[in-house]
Amino acid sequence: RKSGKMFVPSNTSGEIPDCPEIPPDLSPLNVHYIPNITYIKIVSQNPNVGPGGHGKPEGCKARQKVALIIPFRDRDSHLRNWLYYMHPFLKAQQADYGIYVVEQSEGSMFNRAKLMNVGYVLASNDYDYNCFIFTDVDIIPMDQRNLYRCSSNPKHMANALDKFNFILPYPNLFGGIVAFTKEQFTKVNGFSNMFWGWGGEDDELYQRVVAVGMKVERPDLIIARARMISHNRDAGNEETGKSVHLIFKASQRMYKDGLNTLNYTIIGITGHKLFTKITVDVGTEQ
Ligand code: UDH
Repeated sequence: RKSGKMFVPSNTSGEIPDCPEIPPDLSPLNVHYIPNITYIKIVSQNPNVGPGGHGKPEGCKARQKVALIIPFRDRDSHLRNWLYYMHPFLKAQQADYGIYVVEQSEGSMFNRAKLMNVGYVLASNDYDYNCFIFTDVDIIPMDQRNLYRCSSNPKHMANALDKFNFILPYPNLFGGIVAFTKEQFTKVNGFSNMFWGWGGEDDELYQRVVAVGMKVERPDLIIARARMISHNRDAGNEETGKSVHLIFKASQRMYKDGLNTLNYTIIGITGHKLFTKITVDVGTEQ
């Protein structure tokens, strides 16, 4: 041979095959809240998880790269439970993923939506993600067949919570857990930054999705079953009653309020063993 190259049969070329579309052996799970679960135990049970809370399938290439974004403040036991269940869950789903806990600094009214936007921007800078799952810290899926992946439309994944007897309480609910590809999320300019305190930002995001002509997908009600850890309303996240007029004008404001107007100050980024923590000052209501 003139080139001097060896002939290498394709099946030994070192290329990793794609993972199957549907991972094997997925099943329903028994999920219950464990108040005293420790980080040490979760770390020891998940030796495959890399620094910053990254996981990758072994022996095959995942079809999507998924960032999980969690808005957070002062919910440590919920976070421990979420991590305890979710690392094995994502491993079973052969996911290529990273977990980002976006913590709002003390002293200002909670702004869940802005934390989601910050998580999206920082996760995008960290790795080549093409799917973003925005999830509350207190919702844990009860069936491995509920694939934490993106679809051809934005996906609402908290449609069968135990809290609501495993049904969708109102048709346009878009809260709790939503999945967007990069294209879908940038098309709606992300979440609004203007929702301080509890409620409304999820309904406003739904209005954006509809306004740009996308539809919402939801998993089957059986496989979407999920536990929500019950808790009281947090201090600093009261309902203000201001959200209704913002939701009403979502489509008019969409390109003037969102990813393109996001401002924040990073206080710190720490790569823990089970997640990346981003502590951020998102400012206060103007
Ligand atoms: N979150 C925090 N810290 C806070 C507030 C909110 O981490 O102080 C995050 C957390 O990820 C949470 C999410 O924001 O899951 C949504 O906030 P939430 O759980 O307060 O909202 P939800 O609608 O519950 O799920 C409302 C509380 C109703 C209490 C009713 C008492 N029976």
